[in-house]
Amino acid sequence: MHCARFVLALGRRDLRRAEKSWPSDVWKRAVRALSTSSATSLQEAVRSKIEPMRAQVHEVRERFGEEVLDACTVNQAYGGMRSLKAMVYETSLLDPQEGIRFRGFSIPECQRLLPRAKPSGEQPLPEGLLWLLLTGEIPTESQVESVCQDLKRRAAVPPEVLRLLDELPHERMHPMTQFSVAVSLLQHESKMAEAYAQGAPKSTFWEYCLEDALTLIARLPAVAARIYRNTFHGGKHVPAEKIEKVDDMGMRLARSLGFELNEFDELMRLYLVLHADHEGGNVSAHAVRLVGSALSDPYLSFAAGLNGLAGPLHGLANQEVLRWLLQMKEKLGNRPMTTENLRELCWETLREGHVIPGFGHAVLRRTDPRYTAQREFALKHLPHDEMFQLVSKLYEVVPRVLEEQGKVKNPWPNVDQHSGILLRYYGLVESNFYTVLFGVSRALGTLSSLVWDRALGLPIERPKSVTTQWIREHFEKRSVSA
Ligand code: CMX
Repeated sequence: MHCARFVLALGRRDLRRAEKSWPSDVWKRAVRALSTSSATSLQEAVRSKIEPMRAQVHEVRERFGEEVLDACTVNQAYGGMRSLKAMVYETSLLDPQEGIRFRGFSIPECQRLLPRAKPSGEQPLPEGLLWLLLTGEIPTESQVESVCQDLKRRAAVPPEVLRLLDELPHERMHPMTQFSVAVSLLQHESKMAEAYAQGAPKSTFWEYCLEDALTLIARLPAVAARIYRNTFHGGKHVPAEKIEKVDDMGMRLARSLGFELNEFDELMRLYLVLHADHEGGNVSAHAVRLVGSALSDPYLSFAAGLNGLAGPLHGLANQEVLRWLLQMKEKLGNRPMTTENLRELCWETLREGHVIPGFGHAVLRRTDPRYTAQREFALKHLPHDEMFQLVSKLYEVVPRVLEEQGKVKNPWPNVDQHSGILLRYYGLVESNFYTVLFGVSRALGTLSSLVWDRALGLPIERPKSVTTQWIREHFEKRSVSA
């Protein structure tokens, strides 16, 4: 039965290929993840997982609740708590060498296993990833179709919110600020806030949280497009009739922005999948978790996440990379793109006291597989693009420069190094807007995780802080008594 469903999900030809080329553990994990997929709606599927997961957490806490998961050094307390294991986050896990796994599945595995758009889509549908993130199951095509239809039904943004967005000072206000404002403006429809005000029991919060998460995710493409068209196209919007019939989120985003090419639809699907989640400790995910832990509803929590994503060391690197690449091209002028010329320009950036955007990572210690997935897309669709060639050449140059500089723990490129040149190739040249796309995608992971925070009844976050004086006295006292 399980294998039969797997055959259906993959198609017979893919299955034969997979059997030959996949390590058996991947095969087994995939079959396991399909094994309980009988629900016809996402809500039903999540509901069926709640009690077993609550029981699992209860058992783990009973057995290991007093074990030490990690110890925190003074340097970690000053150093952004780097690598400190002090959170539980179910939807994804980041391995320093392998990169991200969504519910146990790597990016190439997700590309192989998740359903694609019909008739000839090449990239996974973001709706399929949403199912995987929320339930841990690889959905069937009909399950993904049910999510597509559900999100489509919820996609229209209330006209009063659109009117308020139209009134913002677009020329002076960064698109990420507009985005954060937009999400806060949508908050007045929160089912979670309403249920809380009416005294709903804590055990049911997850249902309202899921309801809000789905509505918010569904509306983000239209919100992003409104910001884009207001800021860069004089408020000339794509007519609603052109969007209403579009079935999936990636294509809806592409078409609402004003792009009509199938290849760009595919890029948006890939983009939405790649940026969705990166375990729990990154700034945007942690901000969503933290604010949500005060039982702020998903709109308020996600707006907080967006404000964190807008920082240049996090999501804003998406825009900074393209600017840096364009500056580099300008500085090169007529000189060829040789290793020596690029090296010199990279050193110039470092000497000016700036980071090289799109390189390095707080957790990863190898090339980001999200970079690799985008590179594969570029190799297929834009191999001769000048900017792609620049990015490819920098892969040979920057890690060596950063290693020579001797500070970075990871000299390899991250996701942000690649995304800008793909968007630019298809005509989305306004780099200020790029982090908004990142934000649309990040909703899939962070809001899925938030639903689980409420389902598992996680309490308000409140780590203990200490002062420098406290640290000094604590350790001085300890060394005297030793
Ligand atoms: N260029 C120059 N210097 C860099 C660098 C880079 N790309 N990456 C790290 N460094 C420097 C750090 O600034 C730090 O210097 P100081 O000791 O003088 O403060 C030193 O190397 C050690 O840093 P690290 O431990 O290797 O990296 P962190 O965990 O502190 O920071 C990150 C991680 C991503 C913020 C950093 O690598 C960076 O600034 N990269 C460029 C910006 C970027 O691409 N951000 C996007 C990351 C992905 C995402 O979240 O979207």
